[in-house]
Amino acid sequence: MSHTFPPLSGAELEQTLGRIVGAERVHMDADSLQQYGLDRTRQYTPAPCAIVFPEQTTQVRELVLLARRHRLAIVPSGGRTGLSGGAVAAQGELVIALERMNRILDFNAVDRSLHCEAGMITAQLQAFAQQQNLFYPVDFASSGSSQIGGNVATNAGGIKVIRYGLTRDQILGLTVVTGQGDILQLNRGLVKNATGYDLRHLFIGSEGTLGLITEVTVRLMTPPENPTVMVLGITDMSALMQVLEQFRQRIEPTAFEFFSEPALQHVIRRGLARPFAQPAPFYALLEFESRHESIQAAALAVFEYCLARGWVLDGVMSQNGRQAAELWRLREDISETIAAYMPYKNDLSVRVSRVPEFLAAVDQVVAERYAGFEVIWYGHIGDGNLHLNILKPAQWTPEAFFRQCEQVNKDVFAIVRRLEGSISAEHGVGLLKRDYLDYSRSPEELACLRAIKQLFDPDHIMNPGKLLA
Ligand code: S2G
Ligand code: ZN
Repeated sequence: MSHTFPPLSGAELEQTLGRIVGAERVHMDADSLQQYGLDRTRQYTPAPCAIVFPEQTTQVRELVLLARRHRLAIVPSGGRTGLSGGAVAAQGELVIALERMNRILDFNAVDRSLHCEAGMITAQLQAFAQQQNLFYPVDFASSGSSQIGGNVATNAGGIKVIRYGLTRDQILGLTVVTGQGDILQLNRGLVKNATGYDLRHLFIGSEGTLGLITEVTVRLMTPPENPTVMVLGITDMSALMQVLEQFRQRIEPTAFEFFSEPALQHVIRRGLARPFAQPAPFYALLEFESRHESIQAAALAVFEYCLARGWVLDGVMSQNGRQAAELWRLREDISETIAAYMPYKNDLSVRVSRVPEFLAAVDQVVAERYAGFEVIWYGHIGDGNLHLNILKPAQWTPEAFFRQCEQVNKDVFAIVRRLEGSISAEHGVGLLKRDYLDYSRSPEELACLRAIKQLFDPDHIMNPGKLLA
């Protein structure tokens, strides 16, 4: 490590940063510090030292080298839609915001690959793929604000994982600037490349703790044909996976989500219609490609079978794209709708085969320990992923409420550990789940994570305190 100099003061810092990104790309005003120092968590008070908006990977490298020389911590910032505090800057860090690095660099129809800068908005990438009659399959409620670089840094999942996989499965190449200040071009868009450790996969899901992602190359897919949505009223949680299994034997779902009646009640209060008159304890949302009318007939036959077995109470099937989109809103609007209640969020996963046992065990703990709190169940149950949200009662202070919820974590995470599940299925670790990692990772694994962190970020300037204490 070359010389380290004393920390830079406000004026010096502003000038030094301005020499790298240009004075107009350095923001130190209170509004910017507030806006860029937070993600969607609300437990933290943002306090970055400055926000910078680089436009080139080489500028990002200069910023990292500067940070190394002056022991300045860096927080990478994308769309700031994270839910685990991964983009929170509360300790005087330098926030490096990638939003000005949002260009398409190359599209190759033969490779079916799109090479863009990390600050590209996910929905814009999806729209570009659609214009080429192709499809970028990772989708979730916040895709209109999130950036592809942040999706890579958190290995974002969403609603199509059951058919297309996670962000990790779409990445053909990455350009990263490590915490050492090295620029690495990883995999360069190749489909096959057996030349040693695949470093791309270390940066996917690294949450800004190894370096900054500045460019991404994603693969694009053939678009689904006539996506059709069914919403089914489910009698109880134990029936949920029976229904999935029956459908899976006859059609290949592109999505299998679930949500509870309380979740639906919150969403329809915003003006959406119930899927059918009779309320049910739970709802399954299934999507599949109706490439041929025989597939719709098969889906209806499975529906009748599940009805006869008492697993399903009622159901509806979309007849066109507009109806499919309306049914999706019943699921996708949940998160935004309940955000007003400052929910305590758990994002858990187990192997799909263990979902029934998992849901029953969590239900028992929740009933005992969260008595008196409103519990909202929803998630990508086809992936074994449950979003368990506890809504803060109006009369509770946030501090007292989160403290109470954290007490229950130990019981819920103990179930996750017993079933060899994950305490963070898709929302990442950040600050919120950092101290619970040992429920899902062994001591030996955690030692490996720390050794990898030491290699790529020897001065611990990259998102310090996130993911690893
Ligand atoms: C979902 C969105 C984030 C949240 O709706 O699937 O991942 O609020 C979530 O849980
Ligand atoms: Zn989710």
